[in-house]
Amino acid sequence: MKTIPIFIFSVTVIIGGFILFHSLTYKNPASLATNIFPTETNSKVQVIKATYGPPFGFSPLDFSVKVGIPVRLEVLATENGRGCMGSITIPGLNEEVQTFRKGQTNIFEFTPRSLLGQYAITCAMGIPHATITVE
Ligand SMILES: [Cu+2]
Repeated sequence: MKTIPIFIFSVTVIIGGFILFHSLTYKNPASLATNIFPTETNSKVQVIKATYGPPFGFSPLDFSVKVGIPVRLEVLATENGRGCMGSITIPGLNEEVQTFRKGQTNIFEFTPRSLLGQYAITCAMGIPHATITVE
């Protein structure tokens, strides 16, 4: 009869740990809105360059792009990925999930079609790591 309390305790610890881990790695986009980097633009493609790896994760954290012009996001991994630092996708813009290998550049291409505002760059689990603003 002791197995039920032990089971409940174990589940609580596991879920609590998961929530804590994500609260530590989650960055509130609203608190980072002051640091919007302009995007390098020629008439054909907007190139965004970023790095991803410890200790700061995504750098820079905010990008702005123009609607209707193709975007090429180049993300250089400074370390092998793991956990929430291990995968990347851009829901609503390019939903391919890519993983990180040290020294490798991940490339995402997409064309923002509507002025829906902000898109999060997330890990595969959907935790936001950076923001793309469509203007
Ligand atoms: Cu995650």
